[in-house]
Amino acid sequence: MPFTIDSARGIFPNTLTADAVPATIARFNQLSVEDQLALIWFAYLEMGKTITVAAPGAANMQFAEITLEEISKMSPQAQSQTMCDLANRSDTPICRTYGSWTPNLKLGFWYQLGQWMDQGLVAPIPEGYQLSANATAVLQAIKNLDSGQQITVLRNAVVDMGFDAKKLGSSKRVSEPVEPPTSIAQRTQVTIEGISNPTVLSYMNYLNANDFEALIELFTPDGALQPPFQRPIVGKEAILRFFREECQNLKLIPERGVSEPAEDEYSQIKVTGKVQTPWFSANVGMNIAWRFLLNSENQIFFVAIDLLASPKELLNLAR
Ligand code: 45D
Repeated sequence: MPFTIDSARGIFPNTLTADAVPATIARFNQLSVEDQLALIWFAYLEMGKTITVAAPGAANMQFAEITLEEISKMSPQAQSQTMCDLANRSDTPICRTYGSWTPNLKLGFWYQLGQWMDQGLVAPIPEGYQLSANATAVLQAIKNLDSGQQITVLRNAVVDMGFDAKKLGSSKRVSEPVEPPTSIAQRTQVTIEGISNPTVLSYMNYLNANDFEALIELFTPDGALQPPFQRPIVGKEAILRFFREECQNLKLIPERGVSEPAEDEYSQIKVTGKVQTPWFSANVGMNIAWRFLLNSENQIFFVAIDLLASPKELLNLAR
């Protein structure tokens, strides 16, 4: 029986993913918006003691500038209201604009607001704000996560805010400019213990070089890519768009893997290692598994990227 994307999702079923992340997000979503905003503020302050987030480049923020400026000119009450609206996913002009942004623009927007709140230029979380008992418990749960899981919770919280992008129609999506790929002379090559498959090695090397045009040619026309905690993105066009919008300047540091034949002359390959996001660079190494399903021509029919439950999982290559 040939593979479907649904059946492909089940390869290497022993892979333990960081279920604490969606569980924490679900608890977070139950809180009042005031608690949500204050909780993120406290979590962000707490994180800032150990890891620093990198400022986004000015060129990348140009599309958020008008909205940020608009907010900076508001009264403190209106500023607080705008932040509550975003957390509430209300239907307002700013929430619609925000909803059209890619994740990096949303993160950069909050990065700037956070700076301004810190400097007193935008209404801060009220001094002495008391979190509810539930919010305190969620904050504690976040503190107990490893740093890779913490930043994923924060990212997901930010991405979910604003007016629902699905209701906007996909044509209006606003993203950062795409930079040219790294020059050939400056590219690095990964090595993966136990893996010599050229497609898998090229996948890592092309992604590290931001060479999305070459990267997408590794996929079958009906292939799929499943990011952590998301549904698969299906088809070359959609995957290429995802690479351009969300995958610039990642650093993939695969460590080891296992390769074995599957039905219909497919092969399944699991690789584990670290990934760094440009937001935190070497400050945070996320523990990641890639689960590839390649067809007989060594093209990628499916790849899942999982955030792992613990560093121990980096050694789990069991089928
Ligand atoms: O509400 O192979 C305030 C793929 C308070 C591609 C605030 C991948 C109020 C294929 C503090 C102001 C991409 C899938 C808010 C690999 C308030 C592939 C601000 C994986 C919100 C490997 C909060 C890539 C702020 C991965 C500023 C796994 C929060 C990438 C900022 C993971 C949070 C990237 C930031 C992650 C979080 C990035 C900057 C998890 C960034 C997280």
